[in-house]
Amino acid sequence: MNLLSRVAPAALLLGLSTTAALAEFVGPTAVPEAAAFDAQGEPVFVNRSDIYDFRALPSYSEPEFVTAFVEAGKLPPVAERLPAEPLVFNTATMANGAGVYGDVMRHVIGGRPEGWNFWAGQSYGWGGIDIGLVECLTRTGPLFQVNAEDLQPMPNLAKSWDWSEDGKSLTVHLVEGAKWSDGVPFNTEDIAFYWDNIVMDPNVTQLMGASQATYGEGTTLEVLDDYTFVFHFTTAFPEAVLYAMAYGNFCPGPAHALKPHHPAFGGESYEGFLNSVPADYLNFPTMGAWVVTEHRPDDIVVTRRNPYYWKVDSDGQQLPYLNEVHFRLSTWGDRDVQAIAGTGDFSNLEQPENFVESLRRAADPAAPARLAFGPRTIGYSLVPNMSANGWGEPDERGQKVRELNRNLDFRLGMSQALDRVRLGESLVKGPFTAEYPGGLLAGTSFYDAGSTVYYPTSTDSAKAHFEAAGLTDSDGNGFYNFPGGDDVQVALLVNGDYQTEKNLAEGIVAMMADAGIKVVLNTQSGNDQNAARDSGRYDWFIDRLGAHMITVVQNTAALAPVGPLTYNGHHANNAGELDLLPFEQEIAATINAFVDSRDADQRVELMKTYQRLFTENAYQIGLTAFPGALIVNKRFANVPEGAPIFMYNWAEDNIMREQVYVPADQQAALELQPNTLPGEPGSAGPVTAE
Ligand code: BQZ
Repeated sequence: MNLLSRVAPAALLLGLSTTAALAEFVGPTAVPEAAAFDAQGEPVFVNRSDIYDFRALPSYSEPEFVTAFVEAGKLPPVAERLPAEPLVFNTATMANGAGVYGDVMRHVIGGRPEGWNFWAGQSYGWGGIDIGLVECLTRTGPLFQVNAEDLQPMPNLAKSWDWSEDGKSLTVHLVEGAKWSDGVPFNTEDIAFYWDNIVMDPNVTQLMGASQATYGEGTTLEVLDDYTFVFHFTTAFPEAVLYAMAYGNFCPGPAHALKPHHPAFGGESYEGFLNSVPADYLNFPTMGAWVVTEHRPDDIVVTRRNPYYWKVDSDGQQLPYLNEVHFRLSTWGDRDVQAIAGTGDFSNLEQPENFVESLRRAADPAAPARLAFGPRTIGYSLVPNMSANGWGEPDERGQKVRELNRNLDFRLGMSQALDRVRLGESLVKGPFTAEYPGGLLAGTSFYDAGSTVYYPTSTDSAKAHFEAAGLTDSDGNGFYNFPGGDDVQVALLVNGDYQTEKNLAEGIVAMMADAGIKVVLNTQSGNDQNAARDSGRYDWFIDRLGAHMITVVQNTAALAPVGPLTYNGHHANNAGELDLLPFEQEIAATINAFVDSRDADQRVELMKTYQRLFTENAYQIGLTAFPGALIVNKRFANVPEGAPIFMYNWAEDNIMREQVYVPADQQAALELQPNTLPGEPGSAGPVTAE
């Protein structure tokens, strides 16, 4: 096949002139075959109801030290602290069967708690804190081990749900009789507050941005009674909504504790609402298995078991088995080091710079921790800010960069300026990294190589595209200039909490310079980078892929700008206007059609269309993809086989920590607050039975 026949169709496909294409462009190719990387350990596939379901048991039990609280009249008996039909984990499906009480899981995290108002957008510091405290209507983390024919979100706070005949409404039944960790009933008052005063209040932005669009434009919510509510939709059977009821989205907060601070109920301001539960506030009510009882800034967050936790094992033992969970406030890199050394208990090994040393240390039979690699589900992209109507209030230079970002030739130049093999090898040598073109991750269920357009590295072709975008090096200094102006200078937003991200950023700066584009780094700590990203204060940012690019069905709305806040690369401006380009409109329409479809074959075809539109337009510039490894201290039992560090959610959710335990003969005296329970909300910490 000669050059013309190879390049011209591709050039025409992209609306580029064939003559220009012949001159210097290197056209798109198929995605290079990635080195095979097999995950260690296969999940034991089961149905959701094999893992847990809801039912009453003849009797219940609790740790002995908790019974002391009951005997002291400080707590109701355990049966009265549980729902009529608690969530029951089936011990037969647990990796090691029924657990015993005691011991601690010691997390190490790189984030820092901003406060405890998750619903107004405050980060808890990630690394499993929020996942352990904030429970949601459905649960998807454990779906990695669910049979394909049973694959849909697991019940959680929502015990069950029924679609109407026409699919235009979904009646949701809550677990009945569950209580917050301070003993206050959980019911639809919490649902109504979450929907009316968090999701639907434009002055409140949640940590992971769930808005009405997440549940479908025009969707409304109607409360029927204490434990029943109904979603009303504008389209039939939007089954994606069940995934949008899982972690990060529909995770209601305690209305009784939050309402007084919300302006709709007399709170002084939205700023006041955001900061109404500061990071030094202890014992804030949760539905989670543990409650924050101590926070030493930059040192540690300690959480103690929630005596009202609404889950038990099938022997009637109230969960969790672990009395305490720590979150050492350190760095993400230190999390790997401490997990391998045995001074920490858990890590998602997700920074390739640590792979070789971690593997070497874990290979020692006496090593304190198990290390198991999962599939290649960690990926990084370079995301251009596609807004040109004011999102993030850019200055004149920033506005010019955004105009360039919206130019296909400029994005193709970005893509071909990058050598993805060198980027991957700059992180780690060996079979781990793969060239990632962007879009859906290879090896995942909706991925289609034939629909994936890959722009191979070529500095010359990149320069040709930058020039086709109207740039020239008018002052001859080796860097392209804005028409008649200064050098093009792009600010790259980087999450400085990750060495991997900083390494990728350095590579991008160097490779873009070779192609004539000056890139300067704007490296921020995690919380500040997240805030800048979510408010559009960036030209380009480095994004670590979310679950939507792996599973498609989790956080589907994040795949496209189907609403003002759904797609990280393009939000609406303050006036709520979303200035989508034609291809972006096509991408959004494709995702909306996917969400509306119940035909499996049609959904596969729609995701092929999505992948083609996304990659041929270089909507994001894929960089590299690699596997992660789960590191867990060997003393823990009931860690599900083959649990990936990231798929529908992170491993902190996937392994279901509430059913993880330490056998009695391996328990170490690690509890910092033994024989205590959380105190009253806002009080100074944990309390004893005396
Ligand atoms: C895992 C995760 C649990 C957020 C965060 C952090 C934030 C992002 C992302 C990961 C950390 C760990 O990831 O890196 O291994 O423990 O917490 O939530 O990167 O900055 O905003 O999306 O999950």
